[in-house]
Amino acid sequence: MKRVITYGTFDVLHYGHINLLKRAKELGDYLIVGLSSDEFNLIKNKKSFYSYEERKNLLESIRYVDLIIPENNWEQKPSDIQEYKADIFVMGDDWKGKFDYLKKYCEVIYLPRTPEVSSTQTKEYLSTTF
Ligand code: C2G
Repeated sequence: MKRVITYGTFDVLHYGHINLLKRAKELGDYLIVGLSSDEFNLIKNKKSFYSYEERKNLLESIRYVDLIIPENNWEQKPSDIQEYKADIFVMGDDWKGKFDYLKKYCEVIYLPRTPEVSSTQTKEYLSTTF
């Protein structure tokens, strides 16, 4: 049983997120998602459109996702990896190199981002259309 872990805000869920989650799951058998809390989003200077609970509900409907845990700070990844026995840590390559320090706990893989789509772009489109 190979366990994969990834983190993110996953606001205004779109196919870029789905592509990431799909590929992350394909690297193993069980996918854990560290979902950024609303408070941690503020630390990341991100104001999400959907609340943590709404973003969690959306993620729970995705077949690739096996477990969702809250991401409350930058420091929790090493203990999460050990607590949840993750074998692989995955992030989109906009984070390339930023999490290499986790290589002492597990394999670290950066996957190519899906171009042309972002929550910000979706929100901007929706705000001008409706
Ligand atoms: N992503 C992607 N393609 C996109 C948009 C996002 O592959 N077009 C990936 C990102 O690279 C990330 C994941 O989807 O791996 C979630 O994206 P965000 O919600 O924007 O995550 P972020 O705010 O970067 O949070 O501790 C890590 C942080 O919580 C990462």
